[in-house]
Amino acid sequence: MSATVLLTGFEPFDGQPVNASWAAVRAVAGAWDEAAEGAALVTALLPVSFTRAPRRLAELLAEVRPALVVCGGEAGGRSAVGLERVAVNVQDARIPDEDGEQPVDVPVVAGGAVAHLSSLPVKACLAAVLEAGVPGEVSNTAGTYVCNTVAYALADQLAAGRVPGARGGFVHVPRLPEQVPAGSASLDVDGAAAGLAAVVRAALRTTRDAPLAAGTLA
Ligand code: PCA
Repeated sequence: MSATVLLTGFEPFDGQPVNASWAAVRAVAGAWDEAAEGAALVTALLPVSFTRAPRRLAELLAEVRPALVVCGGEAGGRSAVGLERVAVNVQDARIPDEDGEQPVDVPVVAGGAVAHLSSLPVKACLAAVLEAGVPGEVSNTAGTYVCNTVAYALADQLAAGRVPGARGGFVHVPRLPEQVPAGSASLDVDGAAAGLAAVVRAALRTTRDAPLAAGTLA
């Protein structure tokens, strides 16, 4: 039996009609050939909700028992696919979520670790994104909104051994060109999908991350 990959995207939020992450996840799934890739792909749509998104993710981990989890979200203002290196144990919402909740300085997991590093091989994934001709970067913050909450909840569940041996992490994609003013940072759906697919493939084949410098000074 081949490994199963769980790939998630988010519903639209902040008054936007679409979420680039879900558009990209759907495109990856549409082109996925399980036999050729050597892994089954299960996709899921997460609500932009501080309460419901981590709950849904926990259900999915229990149901799907994936070997690899890649959660995608949209990051306005970015122009590259971002491998999130770290998730922090805080929720600080600039705008209410889709349930009208706006937590300020509340932990994702009460009493949990301050932060969790991604268990994706982020450097190998970055190299694969760039090789696919897609702009990519290692990001050192997933923000403090619902994406960071999902990134933290995922890492916390995996660190607790909910799915033994599973690895995973969070990837932000830019907004779609049609969702931003002309000339603003964006990436089309084909680029975002190629980036996400490259991340999944690189993570499946990499057990030890590549020693590639991709840090920042500030
Ligand atoms: N982006 C938001 C939440 C959902 C999404 O796609 C974020 O970065 O937190």
